[in-house]
Amino acid sequence: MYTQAMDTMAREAKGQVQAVKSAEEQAREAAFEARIDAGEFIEAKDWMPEHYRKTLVRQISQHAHSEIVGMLPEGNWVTRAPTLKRKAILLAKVQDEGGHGLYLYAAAETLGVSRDELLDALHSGRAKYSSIFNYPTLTWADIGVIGWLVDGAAIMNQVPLCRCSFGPYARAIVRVCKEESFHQRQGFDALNVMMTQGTPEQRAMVQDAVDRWWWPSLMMFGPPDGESVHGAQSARWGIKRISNDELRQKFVDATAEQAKVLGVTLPDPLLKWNAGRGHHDFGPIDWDEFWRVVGGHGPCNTERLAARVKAWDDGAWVRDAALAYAARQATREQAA
Ligand code: BYC
Repeated sequence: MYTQAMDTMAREAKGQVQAVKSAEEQAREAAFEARIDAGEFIEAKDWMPEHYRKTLVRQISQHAHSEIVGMLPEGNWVTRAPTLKRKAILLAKVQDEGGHGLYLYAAAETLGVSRDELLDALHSGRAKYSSIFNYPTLTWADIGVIGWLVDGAAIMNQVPLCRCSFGPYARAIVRVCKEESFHQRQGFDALNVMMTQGTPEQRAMVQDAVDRWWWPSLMMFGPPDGESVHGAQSARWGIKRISNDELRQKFVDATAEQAKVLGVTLPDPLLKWNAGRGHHDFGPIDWDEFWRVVGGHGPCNTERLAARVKAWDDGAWVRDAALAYAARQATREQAA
C-alpha cells in the first residue's frame, strides 16, 4: 500500500511536470513560429523544433557534399584546359567549390552535428548529393556548359536561400552566390568564344555538350512539387522560398534566351514561348532517370563516391599529424 501510495504521488508529480513541460514546449513552438512569420533569422543557439534542425542538417549537408563532389567532374579537366587563362579560371572555380563545401559544413556543424558524422554519411552512401555530378565530363565544352547551365541552375536555386530563415546558412549562401555568379559567367564566356571564334568541330562539341547536360540540369531543382516530400514544410519554415517547379520554370525562361545569344539549340522540341502563361512551355522530364541517378545508379555514382572515399583515406596521415600537433601544443601550453 505504502509503495503504491508513493507510486501514485510520483505519477501525479510526473504528470504535472509533463503538463508544465508541454505547455512550455507549446509556448516555445508558438514563439518560434512567430519569429518565422516575422521574417527573423533563427540563430544556432536559439531554440528550434527538432524537425526544423534535422531538415536543415539534411539540406545543408547535402549541399556541402554536392559542392565537394562537384569538384570532381571539373577537376578532371584542370590538366587539359586549352589555355593558361582557362586553366587559371578553372582552378579558381574548383577551389571556390571546395570553399563552399567548407562554409556549408561549418554551417551544418552549428546545428550540433560533427563533420566526421556528415562525412561518414557521405562515404557510406547514406547521404545524398546533387544528381548532376553523376554525369561524366567528356569534352572541354562540358566545362563551359557546367558553368553556364549547372552553375546557372545553382544560382537560381540558391539566391532565394540567402533569405533562408536559418542565419548561418543564409549568410554562407550570400558568399556562395557571389562566387557562383562568376562561375556562370566564365562558363558562358568560354562557350561564347567557341561558338563565335571556334571551328565547326568546336561548335558541334558545344552543341553536343548542351544536348547531354540540358535535361540533367533541369533535374537539379528536385522532383515536381507534387512529389517534393519536404517542400511544403520547408516553405512553411522559410527554408525554401520558391518551389522546385517555380525555380525550374524561371531557369528555363532565362536559359532559353541565353541559348539564342550563344547560337545553340536546347534539346527539347516542345520548348516554346507561351504568351498566355508568360513563360516557356517545355517537354516532360524523365523522372525515372532522375530517381535512378539519385538511387546510386547514374553513369558515375560509383566513381564519384570511390574518389571521395579514397581522398578521405589518403588524407588520414594529415588528420593524424594535425591532431598530434594540437595535442603537443596543448601539453606545452599546460606546462608553460
Ligand atoms: N539530387 O522533397 P524534395 C552546385 C532529393 S551544388 C539529389 O524536393 P528538398 C555546384 C531530396 O534530397 C548544388 N537528390 O527535397 C557545385 C529528397 O531526398 P531526402 C547543390 C535530390 O530538400 C559544384 C528527395 O529528393 N544545391 O551548385 O525540399 C560545381 C525529395 O526532394 C535532388 C543544393 O544542394 C537532386 N537534384 O528540395 C557547380 C541547394 N533534388 O533528402 C555547381 C540546396 C531532390 O529526403 N538544396 N533530391 O533523402 C535545396 O535547395 C533542396 O534541398 C533541393 C531539394 C531543391 C535540392
